[in-house]
Amino acid sequence: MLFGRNKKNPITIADKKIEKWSYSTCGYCSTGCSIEIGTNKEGTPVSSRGVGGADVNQGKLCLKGIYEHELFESAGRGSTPLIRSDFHEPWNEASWDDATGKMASEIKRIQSKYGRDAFAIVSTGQILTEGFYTLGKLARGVIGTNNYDGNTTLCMASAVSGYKRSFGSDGPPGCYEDFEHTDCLIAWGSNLPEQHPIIYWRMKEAQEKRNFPLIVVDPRVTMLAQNADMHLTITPGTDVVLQNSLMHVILAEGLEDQDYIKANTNGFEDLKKEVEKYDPTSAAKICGIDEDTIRTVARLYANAGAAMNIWTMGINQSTHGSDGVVGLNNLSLLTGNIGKKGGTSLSITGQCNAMGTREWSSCSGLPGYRALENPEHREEIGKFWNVDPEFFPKKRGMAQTDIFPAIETGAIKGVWLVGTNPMTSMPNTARIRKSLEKLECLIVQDSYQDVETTDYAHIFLPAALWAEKEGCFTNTERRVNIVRKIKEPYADTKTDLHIFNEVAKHFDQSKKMTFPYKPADVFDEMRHLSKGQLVDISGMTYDLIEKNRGIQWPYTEEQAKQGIAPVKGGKRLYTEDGVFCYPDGKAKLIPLPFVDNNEVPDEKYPFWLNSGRLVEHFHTRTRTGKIGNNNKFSPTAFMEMNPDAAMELGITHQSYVRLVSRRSDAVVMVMLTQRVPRNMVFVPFHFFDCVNRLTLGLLDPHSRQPAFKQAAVRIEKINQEEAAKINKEARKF
Ligand SMILES: Nc1nc2c(c(=O)[nH]1)N[C@H]1C(S)=C(S)[C@@H](COP(=O)(O)OP(=O)(O)OC[C@H]3O[C@@H](n4cnc5c(=O)[nH]c(N)nc54)[C@H](O)[C@@H]3O)O[C@H]1N2
Ligand SMILES: Nc1nc2c(c(=O)[nH]1)N[C@H]1C(S)=C(S)[C@@H](COP(=O)(O)OP(=O)(O)OC[C@H]3O[C@@H](n4cnc5c(=O)[nH]c(N)nc54)[C@H](O)[C@@H]3O)O[C@H]1N2
Ligand code: SF4
Ligand SMILES: [Mo]
Repeated sequence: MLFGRNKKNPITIADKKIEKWSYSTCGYCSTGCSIEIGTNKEGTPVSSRGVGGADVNQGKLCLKGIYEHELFESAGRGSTPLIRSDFHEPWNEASWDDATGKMASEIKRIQSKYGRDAFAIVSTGQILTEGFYTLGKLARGVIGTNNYDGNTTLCMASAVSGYKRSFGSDGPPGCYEDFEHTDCLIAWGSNLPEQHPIIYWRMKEAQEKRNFPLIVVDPRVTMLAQNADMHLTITPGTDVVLQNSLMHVILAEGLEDQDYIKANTNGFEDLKKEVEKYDPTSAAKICGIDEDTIRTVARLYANAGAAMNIWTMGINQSTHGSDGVVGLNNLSLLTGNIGKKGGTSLSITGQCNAMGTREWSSCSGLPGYRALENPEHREEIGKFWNVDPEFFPKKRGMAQTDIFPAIETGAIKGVWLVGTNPMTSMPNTARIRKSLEKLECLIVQDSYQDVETTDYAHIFLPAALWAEKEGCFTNTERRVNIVRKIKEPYADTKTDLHIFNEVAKHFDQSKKMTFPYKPADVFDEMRHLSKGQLVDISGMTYDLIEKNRGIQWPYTEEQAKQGIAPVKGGKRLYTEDGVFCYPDGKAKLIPLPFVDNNEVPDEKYPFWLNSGRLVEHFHTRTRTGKIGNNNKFSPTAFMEMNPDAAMELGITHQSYVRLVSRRSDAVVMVMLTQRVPRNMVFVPFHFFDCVNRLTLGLLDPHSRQPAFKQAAVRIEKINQEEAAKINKEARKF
């Protein structure tokens, strides 16, 4: 009977008439949630839900994943290839053969006139691994440019560089299950509840059961900080000073694990000498954390049975990004917290397949974490691809952040952008615009035609999106999961893998090589090349991956043959009996002198400019800007500002202001909040013509990653009507 409750809550959920649920993996962030897409009788995707038995998300999805089925029909998709001779001209539609043919002839023209490296390729962390591997084969083995990199330089480069310096190889050593075993967690510059909501849920559940202390290091009161036992509001860009001081206390009080240090590391004496300089009293003056807090945290961390550090962009996007990662590794090594349950140094990655590109794209080397600098690796890959190893460069070329300045100097004349939108995501976008305008040929390969960067392109290649194709992603905890094809590619779009193969066809060199079109055949090549490597996936097949809802590497052919369950595969690297990737098997403890080289606030530009993300949006909003249920939360550019600072300047809530830096200016709406201190503003970077007009982006010397999070600005009041107009203009969707 429809009494009481139903009468009071007359909500009915529309029956979407779902006929079938199909397995896939979420295509937004690196958490790696298993997702099912519901399709109706016509095969139209109408719903998304989390997969109950999946280890990562156990049935849950966040605000982005839950609306992911709406992406297939979202606005602004490219539908057919486009060509034009000048970016001021209108576009002409082209066949795939004409577009890829034109592209190949432009590449050949530029390379023969200016040299092989005058054509650059910048890729992404958001296509399938099989696509990455194939692009690597094309870039290294056919086109042969050494200036081939990915947007991961804006994101994970510092983590990669830090892991390599400390452990001899990239590869995050821990996993989500570590939350269930840890006795102390320090989160550095990472806002899990908004950026990795499902990892946050895993962490929170573990914490509620076992009540370990959560310490958050972030200059801003993030959602994670609100849930912390201790919140360390660090002075931006000074994490290395805090790390050195924590180590100072640990060594001064004899809290280190001498047995572990002796057995597994080199460099202890040099490190000790350096950290002696960072007594808490002196360090406090630089990093803004008082000396008692430094001592308390050092003791909590070092005395815990198992302790872990996690971090994201607050560490990586800094002029000390790579050092910050090494600092966290140092802390872990000094206390024996690597490779053990709950004891780890875990980089929380960013894009859905940031790991896949690190492992297989050959961006900074050769596939399977092989290095261009290593003659045996060049030989091995040359033989497997049927390419003369002498054709490969002998060391890594330019990083993404060096490629754009090289356009200015004339060293680079053509660029192919795959799945990245530098007109919104790179620092100092006015400079990026000028360099794009200078190119003789810009090719943009994107699922959306309306991305800002396409305005400067000569060739546009429309790519199939996410689950319009099949292949793998690797998540933060090295879990390889499978994206199954839910729907045919939209209009005349083609999968990235297909596009790379079509481009390859126009080069003679590719005729003696194989470029398989079936993702599973590409995966077989990767499996073969992974045998005996750190990133061993030889025991995996697509079906086994789906059955297990993702498998962590390493999972070897031998393990598979012996019937060892994948769930027991690669939970952790460098376990107690394990060895590190340096030739002597030991990890390095590396001293980290602090160099004060940031742009900092002064009288003219008195505010720190901090930037980052919101839960509802993903990056440059090419996707979430089109999904009503995401976009409605923040359809316009805004900044967080402290109410006391606003009062001083006579600025009111929800008014528009002009932010001015040494580079340029941007108009934003004011959101008054205590989340930021009096001398800081925080601007989400999702909006075009906004925060990256202002950022300086000084580069980390090791990783070439930009310091997106530290710059100085002033705030100016402006005419509200004019501001509203500017703001509307900049709002693309
Ligand atoms: N909803 C959503 N989720 C995402 C993404 C998205 O766009 N939207 N993007 C994905 C990607 S690619 C990435 S890389 C991750 C990023 O995930 P996060 O790194 O967690 O996100 P951010 O907001 O960029 O930055 C995190 C924090 O760094 C802090 N910070 C700034 N300066 C410093 C400093 O000097 N020291 C310290 N310790 N902290 C500092 C900022 O105040 C901010 O709160 O998120 C992934 N997940
Ligand atoms: N100020 C500031 N700037 C930042 C950051 C910050 O914190 N502050 N964070 C930086 C970080 S961590 C990152 S990762 C970068 C991200 O920067 P970008 O990579 O430039 O941003 P996205 O919007 O993710 O761009 C990805 C593009 O790929 C397209 N795409 C999606 N799926 C596919 C596909 O399957 N195939 C193809 N070919 N294209 C596809 C999307 O439409 C989109 O245009 O931004 C960086 N910029
Ligand atoms: S947490 Fe990340 S992977 Fe999971 S549903 Fe959200 S965006 Fe997708
Ligand atoms: Mo990122």
